[in-house]
Amino acid sequence: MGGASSRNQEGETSDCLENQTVESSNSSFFTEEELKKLKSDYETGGVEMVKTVLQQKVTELDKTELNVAVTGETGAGKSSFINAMRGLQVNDEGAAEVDNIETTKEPAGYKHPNLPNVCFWDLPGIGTIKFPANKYLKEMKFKKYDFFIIISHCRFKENDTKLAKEIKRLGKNFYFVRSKIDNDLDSKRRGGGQFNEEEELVKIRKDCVSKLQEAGIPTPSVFLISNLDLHLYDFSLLNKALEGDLPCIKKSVYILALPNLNSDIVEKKRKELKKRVWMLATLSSVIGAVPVPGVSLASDISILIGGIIHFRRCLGLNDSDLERLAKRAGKSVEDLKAVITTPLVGGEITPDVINRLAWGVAAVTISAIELALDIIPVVGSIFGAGSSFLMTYKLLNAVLHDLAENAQRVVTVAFRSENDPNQTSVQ
Ligand SMILES: Nc1nc2c(ncn2[C@@H]2O[C@H](COP(=O)(O)OP(=O)(O)OP(=O)(O)O)[C@@H](O)[C@H]2O)c(=O)[nH]1
Ligand SMILES: [Mg+2]
Repeated sequence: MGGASSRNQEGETSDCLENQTVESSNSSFFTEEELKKLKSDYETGGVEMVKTVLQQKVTELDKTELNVAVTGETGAGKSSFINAMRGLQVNDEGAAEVDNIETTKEPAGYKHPNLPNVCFWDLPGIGTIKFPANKYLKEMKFKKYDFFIIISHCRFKENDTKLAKEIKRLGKNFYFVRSKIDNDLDSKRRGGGQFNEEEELVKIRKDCVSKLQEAGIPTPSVFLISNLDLHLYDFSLLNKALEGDLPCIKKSVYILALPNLNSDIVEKKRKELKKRVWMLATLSSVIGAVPVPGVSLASDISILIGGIIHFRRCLGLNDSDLERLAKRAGKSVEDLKAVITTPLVGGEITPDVINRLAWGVAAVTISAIELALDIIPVVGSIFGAGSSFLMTYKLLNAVLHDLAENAQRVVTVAFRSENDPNQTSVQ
């Protein structure tokens, strides 16, 4: 057995976190079966055995690929959508080419700037390639895609519906996205007469749905978006639909890859990252070691540093992320940086930085409920008060909280006027 230190948590139980929302983060990356195995591994092989399983899971999380196919007729806004999803503007380095003339002829993969396992595939519209839907999908190597986005900037055409039917026949999911909604609303607005944005949106959505039904798609969902203002209209509904359909780990990868467009997205990312905290804390903890903050954390510092860098990257707080966000939002990068208060952004994360942080969290208490919810899968006696696990667990929780709060402030400043409650948005 690997349990070396006391399981007494009373000393750590405190009222100070009583009002904090207690969220369970342990189980969602694991199936029931995996959890059972984790427990039995712990009982037979102790924490070292558990570490092997956790390491495998963390590696799986880091290595899981997400391939998103984006297709539709020429000029529909495929490349623009891909750029917007990657938080890029057309003239940013690595952006997909956007033009009014036909540009996409071959499938082209565009990696996410921070998560190289996430790739958006810009597929030529089926109308631009002279083979039937079934051949088109084979030619486009459909198997590697997790789902398809079919984009149109007007009514969906026969080619779109043919393709959707074929995608369905092959067992993949597709989502209809109606782009350039900003243009539709603008021309209606200029047309004079009564204008109600919400009513217009309902009308366009209904029209797209009924045309797709006529073309033999029984219950289509159509999401109205503007690639120029991705945070508006139906973008959050599209995300909700995708999150509901994707399997657990892919869903997590998708959420972490989303551009920081509003506080909801940042909060979702924080929740996903929180699920990793107990795993990273277990991996970095040293059995039986009593941590002395500031001198030695008695933990595997490289795991902690790696975790913090990952949190920072996923929350869009690297310098390059801030520069891109500032550009996209039309703000100066100094304006965004002005609301960052954490020393964890803008510099290198070193063992020294970690040790200084550890002093701050040493006195933080953790409610027994919160801890229990997080460590239920293993219920190990190693996770007791004063253990190295508890210190790293507290530290990672505090760091994640701090980084997420900073990311929230950045996104609020970036999209301040757009988040005006008078603006139409489905956030
Ligand atoms: N107003 C507005 N313009 C858009 C939107 N999406 C794309 N555009 C413009 O529409 C034109 C075509 O966009 P692309 O992203 O190049 O379209 P595409 O589907 O990749 O086109 P091909 O590569 O030729 O198949 C460009 O001028 C874009 O700037 C949008 O949501 N709103
Ligand atoms: Mg294109």
